[in-house]
Amino acid sequence: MRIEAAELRVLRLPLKFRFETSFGVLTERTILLLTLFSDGLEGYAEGVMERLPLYREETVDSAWYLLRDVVLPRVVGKSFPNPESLVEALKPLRGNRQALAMVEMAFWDLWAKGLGVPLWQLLGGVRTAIPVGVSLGIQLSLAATVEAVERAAAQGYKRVKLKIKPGWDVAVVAAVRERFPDLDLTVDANAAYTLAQETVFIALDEFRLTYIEQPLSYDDLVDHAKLQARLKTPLCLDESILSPEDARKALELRACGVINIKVARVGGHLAARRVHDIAQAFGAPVWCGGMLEAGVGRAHNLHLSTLAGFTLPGDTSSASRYWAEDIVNEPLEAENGVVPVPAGPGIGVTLNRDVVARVTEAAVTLKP
Ligand code: OSB
Ligand code: MG
Repeated sequence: MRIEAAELRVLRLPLKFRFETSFGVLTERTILLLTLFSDGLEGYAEGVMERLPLYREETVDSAWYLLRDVVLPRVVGKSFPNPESLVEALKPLRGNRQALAMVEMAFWDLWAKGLGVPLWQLLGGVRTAIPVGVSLGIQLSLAATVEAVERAAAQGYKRVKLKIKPGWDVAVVAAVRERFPDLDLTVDANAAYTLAQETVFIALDEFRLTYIEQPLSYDDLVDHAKLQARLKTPLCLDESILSPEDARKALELRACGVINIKVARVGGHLAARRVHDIAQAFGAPVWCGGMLEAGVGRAHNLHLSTLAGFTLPGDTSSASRYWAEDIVNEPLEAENGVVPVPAGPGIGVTLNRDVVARVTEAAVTLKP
């Protein structure tokens, strides 16, 4: 399949809610949207990087530069028989997995459309609907948190994840657990603590959390292994896992018992599937994380979540929770906490061209 051209856009979309994590507050997203063109078909991928390197190192600007000046010139005008060969061509480029993932993911969409099959079938998925939960940002009060959990539970979401940070942790979990004794409840610290604060986690260990996500440094495995040895609650790694090798090392070290797989964080669907396979070999459950994606990114997440080892509810809740209007035409909505995987070839969504045009801040087209 020959990549005839590529188009890269910068979109700006206002979020419907204020999303606070231990690393900052988001009220809108700046989203890179990549389209690859071949033979009348279009393949799409969405960037998950933020303006600032607060989650991991990549940013919108670093990805824009790298894609426009380095990565896309290496693939536009070239033919690739399959996604593996495309990944091979980009292998000399170190790091920057979120940027590289966009090219791989858009190519998967294009390739699946060329074959006329949904992406999940090519990935080897086993289900057509995905159980999901919500990720609740840090709220302005305990009462507001309990109310937000109440709403999510009433809507049928299968799990609630609370963002925590130093000073906003044990009391909020205690309040929510007291009100919802049977809820599938988790916390995500986004790397805000060190081992010196282990008493927080010893306390959280008593609340029957399904897992504790990324308590310690964004690039750490060793201290997570030390913390895990002191807890009965499994740790779940997010930021620390950038590759299948990281997953193997984390599981060998017993740094976690669960992995949050984000396709862009590990460099694309092939790497995400390998992380999934390694976790399965260790008997570790995985789930599909989210990065506040719009419709293109959410569709990719849903297709990945069809793999057998994704046994815990993911973060791909209804698109309408996030956006007044989405960039795709298809509604990606949960019903009783379950989102159908978009049917149709590739990722199964089409761009809402009016919305995309309206929210575009910059665009560049690359031709051979
Ligand atoms: O740590 O999972 C995270 C959003 C941005 C950056 C990091 C994270 C998140 C979320 C949101 O938790 C998940 C979602 O609703 O898409
Ligand atoms: Mg996380």
